[in-house]
Amino acid sequence: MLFVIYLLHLCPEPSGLLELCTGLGRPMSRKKRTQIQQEELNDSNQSSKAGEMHKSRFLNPFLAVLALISTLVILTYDKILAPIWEDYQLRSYDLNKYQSSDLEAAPLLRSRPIVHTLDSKHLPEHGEHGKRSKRVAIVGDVHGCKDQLSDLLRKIDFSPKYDHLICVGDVINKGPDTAGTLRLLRSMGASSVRGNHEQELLNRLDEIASGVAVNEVDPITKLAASLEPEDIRFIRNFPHILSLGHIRGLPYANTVVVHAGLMPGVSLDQQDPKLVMNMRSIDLREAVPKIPRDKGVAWWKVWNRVQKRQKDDRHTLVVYGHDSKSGLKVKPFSVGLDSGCVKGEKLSALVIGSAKGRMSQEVVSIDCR
Ligand SMILES: [Mn+2]
Repeated sequence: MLFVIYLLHLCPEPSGLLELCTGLGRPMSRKKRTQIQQEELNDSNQSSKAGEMHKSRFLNPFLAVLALISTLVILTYDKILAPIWEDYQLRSYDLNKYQSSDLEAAPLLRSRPIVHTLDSKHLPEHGEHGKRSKRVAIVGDVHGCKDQLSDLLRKIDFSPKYDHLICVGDVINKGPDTAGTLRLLRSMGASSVRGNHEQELLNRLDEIASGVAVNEVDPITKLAASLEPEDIRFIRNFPHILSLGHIRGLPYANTVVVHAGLMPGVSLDQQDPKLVMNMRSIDLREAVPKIPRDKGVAWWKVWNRVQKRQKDDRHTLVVYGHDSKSGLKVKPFSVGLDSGCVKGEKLSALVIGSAKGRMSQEVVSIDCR
């Protein structure tokens, strides 16, 4: 459709399009072309005026209608047909397909993820007998932006004595102060899951230790050389999945923190660690998680749809990061917290704690400019 509009633009008047179309594949003889050009020259004064009038009377309205129709077609597809198709695919999505598929289709089942359960002493609690209530703050991708992390903690009045901090991974690299960020996290006894950047750092350290030649100017290599042994021990201890279990007062059986995403219908210990740190979408036909965002439906859309199908007492909330392009994404059963702090956008936290006698969740953000 757009191509037709483009062709119309190319032709000075509508008859030109006809000529262009009928002339395709039939080259005009030189004699005939010269004759036509001569005739056109003779008629130029009359025809230019008439042509312009003709053009303005016919071409512009014609183009406008054509542009309108194509816009409507595109909008109808984008806003109506594509969502209906996606909805149909989500509705008919078979949860058992991934588990029953062979290793070729689900390559990541070859390795098992590290799953930790948060010590119950860190779980949010109502404050009793005048004591301050305990909260959990889950923070999006920090990427070495230590000052912004400090600002965010100040904004939520975070107290390491009562509150527990959890990072969704990608705490390190890209930003100005990875070492300072790690020191701050350790000083507060914070937890974090492993992001793709932490995994890359650990892989690089293993390569260096085994004597493999590495790229010396790569930022991850430089970072690996600059960190203290305690920092590295701290990072090595990051699990792929951190399960908080049921938080009293919240409507979920479990709250889980991962860096990128989870495959619905697959138990935590059967998830693929690489995908947990990198996945963005799910190919619904093959029921396979994918790393590129354009290779299927966003994983959290599938996750939310599947949760809605389940009984109330089996719901799981997933808190994740990794997707700064989509930004803050708050859905009933998933909260995406990477709001692009290292790109100068925002740093966000999901704060779970008691407010006015009720356990609640709130997203708090600060500007990272
Ligand atoms: Mn990431």
